[in-house]
Amino acid sequence: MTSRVGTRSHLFAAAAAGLVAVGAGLAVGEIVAAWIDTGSSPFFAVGAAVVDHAPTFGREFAIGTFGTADKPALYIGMGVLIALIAAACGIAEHRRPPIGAVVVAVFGVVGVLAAWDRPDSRWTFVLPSLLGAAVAVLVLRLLVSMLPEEQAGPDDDPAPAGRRVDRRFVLTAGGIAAVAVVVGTVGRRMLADTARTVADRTKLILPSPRTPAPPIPPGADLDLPGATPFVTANADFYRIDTALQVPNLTTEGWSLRIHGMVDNEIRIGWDELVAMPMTERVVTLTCVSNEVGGDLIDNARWLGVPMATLLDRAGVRPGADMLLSTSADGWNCGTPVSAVTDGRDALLVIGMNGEPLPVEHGYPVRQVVPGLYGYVSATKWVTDWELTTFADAKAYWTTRGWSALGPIKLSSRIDRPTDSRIEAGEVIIAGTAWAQHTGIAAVDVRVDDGGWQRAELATEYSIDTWRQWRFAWDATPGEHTVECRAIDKDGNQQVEAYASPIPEGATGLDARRFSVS
Ligand SMILES: Nc1nc2c(c(=O)[nH]1)N[C@H]1C(S)=C(S)[C@@H](COP(=O)(O)O)O[C@H]1N2
Ligand SMILES: [Mo]
Repeated sequence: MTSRVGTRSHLFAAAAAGLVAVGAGLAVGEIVAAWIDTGSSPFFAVGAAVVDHAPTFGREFAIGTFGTADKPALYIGMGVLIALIAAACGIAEHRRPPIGAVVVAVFGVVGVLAAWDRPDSRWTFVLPSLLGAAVAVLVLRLLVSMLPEEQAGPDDDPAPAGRRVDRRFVLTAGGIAAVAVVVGTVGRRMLADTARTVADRTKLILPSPRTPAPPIPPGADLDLPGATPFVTANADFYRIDTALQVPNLTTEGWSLRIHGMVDNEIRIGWDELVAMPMTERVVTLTCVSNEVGGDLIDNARWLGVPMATLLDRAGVRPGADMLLSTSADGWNCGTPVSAVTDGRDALLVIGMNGEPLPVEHGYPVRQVVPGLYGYVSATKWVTDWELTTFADAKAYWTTRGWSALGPIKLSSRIDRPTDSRIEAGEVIIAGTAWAQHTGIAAVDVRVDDGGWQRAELATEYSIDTWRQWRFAWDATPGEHTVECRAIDKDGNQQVEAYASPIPEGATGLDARRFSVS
């Protein structure tokens, strides 16, 4: 072995020392956090801080944060970044002590600040990062001290035995790594302990509605292969939230505090809520970050208590125009009080398609307000209502550049055929259109530069739900573009000019290209 190889193996060993040290620190952070709170885990807190603060940096990132596929991407990205920094710290500590240890300590401080910044933070939230950083620094110093000094020697000199990475180092590093994996896995398991919530949800029996949803007429679902079903199954319902760790609540532990500009501050517990008369409604939910043609829209049968009933109990003071609702994990949104009290079916929801709310969709209680995008109305895991004003308060997404009011924009989408290569002859184009709380009056279809032609509409269920449409097209061989546009019951036509989702929802027409042969 030449000394160059020896030096290189020192570098690998130093990088490994960094990885093991930071891994051990994170593992300790997880296990300590398991005793305190999910939000105090260094990994979770830093991830959540990235989610909360990144969107202000740029529009694209903001849209990404709204997206669904972002969480695994964030975890993987953070993991790779942490590993690179950890390896660099090991090498730095080996070459120029104590630079590596200082950098590790600085990241510990970042963890402390991120945990401190969590909405439900207490002083104990700083402990996981503090203890984790202390362990990381100690392990780093220990392992690096076991490495031979780095010396430059003539190229052809064999590395003296004393300068080789020895067994003692390998055994110590391996042993610490093994313990860290076990501790970290146990900690993660404890943090993600959904068992109590799942058990609570499984044994829950929903009350029956005093006011059931009208039955769905057979003609509301065109039931065409490839077309989106009228009611979305819970497992297929789109999911959007900032929660890196879904809040694990139970009905027993749940309550809703109503305060601010009210006559009586009240707190409603689960038993009190389910004793109230229940209303069941079918309502189509939409995300403001849905691009034209996108799938961040779905339809379900919701069971809940009219939100207005609860506002009546508290007594809204004159002048309060915003209902600022907050979730158990600190996300919030501002809904116009008028949208809750104008008679539409704004519900404090406990059931979805005949089941208790799925955990990811807000168990045990969420809001659904017809006609408003989710980011200004659909708070999941809701536990707090403050009556305030749009002049005084801003909510999670409105502080990040999104519009304060979020009425859903009239839009439509082509769903079938799903394949872009089709055979010539009659093709049934079908899709859906929505204008929640106004209703769809018509849908037009255009092929290439031909004129707009009326599509056939499915039976209307209600103005709060999407409406399917179909159009028989005599497809001729070649490349064709099919577009659709909707017209609402107020006579408005879908806006054709493209607008991006930020700040108040996308506009433009869904266009699909087909190769006909
Ligand atoms: N607690 C909490 N509630 C939330 C959000 C969130 O990030 N946190 N996102 C909102 C947004 S932007 C949308 S579009 C809807 C989506 O509800 P779903 O995931 O049940 O489809 O939830 C809303 N409620
Ligand atoms: Mo959303």
